[in-house]
Amino acid sequence: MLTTEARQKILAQNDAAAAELRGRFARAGTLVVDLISSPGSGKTSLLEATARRLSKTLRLGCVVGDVATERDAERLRAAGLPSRQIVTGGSCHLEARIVRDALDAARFGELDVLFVENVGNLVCPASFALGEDFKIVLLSTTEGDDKPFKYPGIFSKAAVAVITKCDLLPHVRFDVERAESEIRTLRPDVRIVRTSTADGRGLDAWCDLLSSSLAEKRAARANA
Ligand SMILES: Nc1nc2c(ncn2[C@@H]2O[C@H](COP(=O)(O)OP(=O)(O)OP(=O)(O)O)[C@@H](O)[C@H]2O)c(=O)[nH]1
Ligand SMILES: [Mg+2]
Repeated sequence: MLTTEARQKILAQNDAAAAELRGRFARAGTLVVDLISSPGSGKTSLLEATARRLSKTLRLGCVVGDVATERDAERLRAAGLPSRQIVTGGSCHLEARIVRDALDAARFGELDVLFVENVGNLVCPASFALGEDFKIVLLSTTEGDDKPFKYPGIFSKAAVAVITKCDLLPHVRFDVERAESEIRTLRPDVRIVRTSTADGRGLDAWCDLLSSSLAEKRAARANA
């Protein structure tokens, strides 16, 4: 268990590295989003579907963290999304310095959108900035509608929430209105999208959200 002082030092060092990354992404005009959820909520599946829809029109890249294996990067590359796996060897979250090193090694070239798929975990990744424009939290319909208030850190921090696996709603006990109400209580300005990669619902709205966020970032850069 880390002392409070040691934890604050780690977070301060991470914030400095994240600020450097944020500057780099601002100069490049790259939209960067950090996807966070518990294991198996559908992060990689959503990114596979996104790549199939957007990779012809946008330059996409991904760094993906996992405790072990390169499986997610292999899946994403097969879906047409250039991806670099970070194997954390046990760590439950990504840190800015590690993302920077992975990006340097990946040599993606210029990107419109960089996805960071964080390690499956609703707690630790919330505390670590990675230079992203915003964090995105995924909550699947198989996890229970009570999760937002149980994990308020990430649901307060994420500007976008994606309710995944909505095709399963008829089969699971998940009150989507209750989950969304808890999320809005924690973060009133949150944007919520309901998706399913099984039947495709919500994927147009999800891709529109990414495209409009990129356009907003580019417009702000042009006006700066
Ligand atoms: N029915 C249904 N299953 C889904 C959907 N999205 C993902 N799945 C399934 O859920 C499982 C986990 O999906 P992943 O995309 O690997 O989840 P993940 O969040 O990337 O998992 P980790 O990287 O291990 O944290 C897989 O078996 C997917 O096929 C969906 O929209 N509907
Ligand atoms: Mg994954």
